[in-house]
Amino acid sequence: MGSITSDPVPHPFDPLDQDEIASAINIVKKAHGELYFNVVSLHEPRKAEMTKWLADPTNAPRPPRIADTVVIAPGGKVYDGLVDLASGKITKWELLDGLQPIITMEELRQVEYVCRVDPKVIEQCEISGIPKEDMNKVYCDPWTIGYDERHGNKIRLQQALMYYRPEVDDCQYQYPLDFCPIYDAEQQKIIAIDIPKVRRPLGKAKPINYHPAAVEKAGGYRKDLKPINITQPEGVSFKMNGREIEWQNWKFHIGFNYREGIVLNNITYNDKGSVRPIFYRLSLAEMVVPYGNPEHPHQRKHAFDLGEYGAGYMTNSLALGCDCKGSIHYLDAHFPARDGSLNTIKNAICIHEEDSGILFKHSDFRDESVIVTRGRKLIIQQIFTAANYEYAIQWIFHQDGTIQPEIKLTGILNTYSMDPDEDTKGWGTQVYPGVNAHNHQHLFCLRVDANVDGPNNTVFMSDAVASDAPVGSPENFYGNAFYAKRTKLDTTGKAATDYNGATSRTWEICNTSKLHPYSKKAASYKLVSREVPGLLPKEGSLVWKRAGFARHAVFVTKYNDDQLWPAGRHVPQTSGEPSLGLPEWIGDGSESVDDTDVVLWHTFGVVHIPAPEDFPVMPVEPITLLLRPRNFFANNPVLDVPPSYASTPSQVAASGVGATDAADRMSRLAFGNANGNGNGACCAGSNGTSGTNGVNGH
Ligand code: ABN
Ligand code: CU
Repeated sequence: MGSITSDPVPHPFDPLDQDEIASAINIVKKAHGELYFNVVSLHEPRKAEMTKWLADPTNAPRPPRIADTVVIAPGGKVYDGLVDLASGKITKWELLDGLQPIITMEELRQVEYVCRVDPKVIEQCEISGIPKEDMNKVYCDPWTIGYDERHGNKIRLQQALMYYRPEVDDCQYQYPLDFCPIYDAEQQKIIAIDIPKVRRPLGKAKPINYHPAAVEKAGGYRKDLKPINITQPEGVSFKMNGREIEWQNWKFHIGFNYREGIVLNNITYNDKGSVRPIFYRLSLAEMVVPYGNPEHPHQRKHAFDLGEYGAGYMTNSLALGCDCKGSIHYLDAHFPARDGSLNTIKNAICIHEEDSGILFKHSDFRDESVIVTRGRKLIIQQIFTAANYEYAIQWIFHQDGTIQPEIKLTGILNTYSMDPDEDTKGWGTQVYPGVNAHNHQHLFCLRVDANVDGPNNTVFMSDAVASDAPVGSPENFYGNAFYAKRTKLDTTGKAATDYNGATSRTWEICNTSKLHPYSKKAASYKLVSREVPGLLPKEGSLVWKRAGFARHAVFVTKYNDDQLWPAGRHVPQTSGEPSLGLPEWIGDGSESVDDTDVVLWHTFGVVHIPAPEDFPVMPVEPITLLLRPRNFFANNPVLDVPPSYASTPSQVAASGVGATDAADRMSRLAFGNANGNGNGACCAGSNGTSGTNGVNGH
């Protein structure tokens, strides 16, 4: 039965609350006057202090509450600062040179107003066929400029991807314009416009929309859907203490920041009374979406949605029955506004359970005795809107010790204009007349701060391969031998590895001091990830230089408190010379990552070759991976989950009733015409956990 409690003092992993953010802002304003607040966020506790406190919260010193701040001062000067909230002291104040901090939603919104009144933009709109009276129908998605060598990184720039919306409710991405204004955030002016040599006129196709009025006009909604309701009559099965959750042997802390969104800390599993640490911190740490059209200026189109805009800043306020169904617990998020006031995103995180299908099953073909146990999963979710795309980030916890990060990709394609007869040359697809959706990748970087039975871990790469010994040899006489070849990734250089589907490659985070009593193998968590395209922009390209983390599927580094974000702390307008983040940290690759506190970085994702089915809004595409316990538990850890149905051979023999009878009855129930009584019978009840119903239950 769920319960919610909270401590009066914040947990050291808690995000800064509203009062703490306000207090940090006041301290900074007092010391430095009026500034634009870009970031005021928790400076996370140093791991050495935090682990001491976690081990002994009563006696060890509580890690201090420190605000990590980024501000922009008049003249575009950027400062990184740290504010100790207890003492009110600013402990760090550093002027940055040639670095631009994250672009905030407020900065983004301004660009459209400026574009609409800029004479040169108006002129370009007219060339495209839009009269000046229609400038209120011109929209832009302002992206950071990425990097443009003509403008460098000393001024804060955005590139405005331009669109026309004939009606305010029309899908914005249907009428793209072919030119790209460049906006200077400090001057709040358009400083240049990139205009292609060959002009493309405004599309003329009739609007295709996804809003209800448009769907009604196009024939209406389908009428053959009956409700699916999720009921949890006794409430949820998790408990919350502040932001710490306990569910099905799991316990962890749910944090949130402007950059990564959800951050999970101190993840443990209670294994029959022994609380075993598994991960110190899990997050989606970065992503990059490189577009593949070689024409200038599309090389600039590669969004680092976390590092440049922030998965927290862009997060949605979630709605019951829409974004999540069932009994939901929500957590809000608090951020500073530019002027130092506060913004709250209500329901930024939703926490709920879902049925997850069969957890395990076995029937005996001889006599139809059977055990079927249904599983459930716990989902911690946020959804962010990165201009055109939506990303639902789900952290799914399973009862058997598996963690499944899943990303559901939806929203709208980023589009560019084309003549309906134009050859897209393979770099894009005409998804609707006059609409070219360029090829692109969505590459996500997961940061796994491992703690598998303690901080000292080693990563191995595992490949399923055939025996080297030839057919007819004594070791492999019949030629059928194969095994899991394990390669120890003991230095940062060696650990930079790629995916190989042909060998079912996985990576194991092992505690080599904890051998399983039966398998004699090290306790481990295995990364099973099968959607791992390589970075397609070539070595030497702008994206390759800026997104160093995406050059390999896996990197391993030795833990360092200040290494959280693999494309660097400040990502907008980095040139990639030198490459920031992971490439810097890895250096010459000689550092040992053998039996020490390691962080595994994993880049996975999809190559998106657009198709008309993705337009005007894209049905969800899920991208998923697993972190699975291997040689970690003594045996199947979910034998104690109550089965939905269990009949043993002796019960079957005694009753003469088979599982088939039960299955038939449930099938009739599905169509609402069964005579049978669903209550207490096989497989009925909430999630099938109402007890062990042997055949005698029928
Ligand atoms: N996908 C790039 C992006 C995100 C947010 C706002 C503008 C652009
Ligand atoms: Cu896509």
